[in-house]
Amino acid sequence: MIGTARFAEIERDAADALVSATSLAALAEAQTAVLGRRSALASAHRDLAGLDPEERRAAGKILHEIRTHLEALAAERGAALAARERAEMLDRDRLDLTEVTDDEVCSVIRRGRLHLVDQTRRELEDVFVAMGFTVAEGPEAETDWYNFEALNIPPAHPARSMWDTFYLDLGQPETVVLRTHTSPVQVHLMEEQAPPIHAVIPGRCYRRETADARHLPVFHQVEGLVVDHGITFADLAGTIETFTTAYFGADIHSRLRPGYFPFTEPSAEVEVTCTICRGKGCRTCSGTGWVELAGCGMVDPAVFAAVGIDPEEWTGFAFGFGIDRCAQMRHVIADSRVLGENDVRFLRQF
Ligand code: FA5
Repeated sequence: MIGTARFAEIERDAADALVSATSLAALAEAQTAVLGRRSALASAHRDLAGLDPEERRAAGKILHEIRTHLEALAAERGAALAARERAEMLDRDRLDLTEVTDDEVCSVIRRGRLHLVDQTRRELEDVFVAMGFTVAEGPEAETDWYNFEALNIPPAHPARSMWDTFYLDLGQPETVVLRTHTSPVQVHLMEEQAPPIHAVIPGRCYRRETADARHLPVFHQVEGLVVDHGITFADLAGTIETFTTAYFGADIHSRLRPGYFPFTEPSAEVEVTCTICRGKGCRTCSGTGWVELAGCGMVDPAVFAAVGIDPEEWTGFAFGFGIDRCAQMRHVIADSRVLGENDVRFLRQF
């Protein structure tokens, strides 16, 4: 049966169903029931087919207006229900942090922290800044010239085998490297600023090495460079001693051993008593009782020549400490590989 009274009834029933929906899910069901293919409205539309053209046009117009009104009603109800459901959810999930203790907060929200290596880098920077050094930085991708040649290591020099190098696929073959140490930043600094220079440069280094108890393929060093009038090996030794005492405490035994680096002359290695075995010999120190922390020495005149500094006027020293190695010895970590594994059960201790 089709007529204005029937249309009004369809509209009233449909509007009731929509406004009485109490959730978004119920509203979706009501919409299907009153606006969908099986609704009274759709059926009234189909009945239009039996009317003559004049009546069909008039009735069709009314049904179109009813549909438009019901759709607007459904949208309005939907917006109101969505706002209410969101407010209820926020209220339900709200954490009142004033009502719980600090420990309870920690058990709910686990606070993040810096990785042990980053904490150590900051501590080392603080120690050196307190000694009058400034902090600089340099690039991790270097040309062969900065990483090797300017440091008095020409191509094919046997000392290149001291650093197993990752080459980047850039430019001519084997001309761009991931820096194997932070020493190339010495060269950048001396190119960029005139002496006196008193700087430390922390940063990441890369070597093609298999990880073991003391070595990682990606690790960190802090380079030190001092260029000034009248700098001697005694200044270097005093700086190393002040640093090791400040970072490890007075109880640590450290020593300088003669070493070789093409960019320093004389050169030395800084070692500390292995904190894992207290000098008795273990897997971490390869049974020697000592662990190397750094290489160091007096800046070789050939390096000054590469950057145009007059070695008759200026002298200097440089050092490169392993940051991961310092953390390992200070926190008595038998195997350095845990520093690269990102296991939060280990990292959470620091
Ligand atoms: C160098 O890299 C020199 N550039 C250091 C230097 C600087 C000498 C300035 C003279 C003047 P060496 O390869 O020994 O030297 O590394 C220095 C320190 O970095 C090591 O004593 C160690 O503490 C750390 N280190 C080196 N290789 C690794 C590695 N694979 N994993 C973790 N730490 C490492």
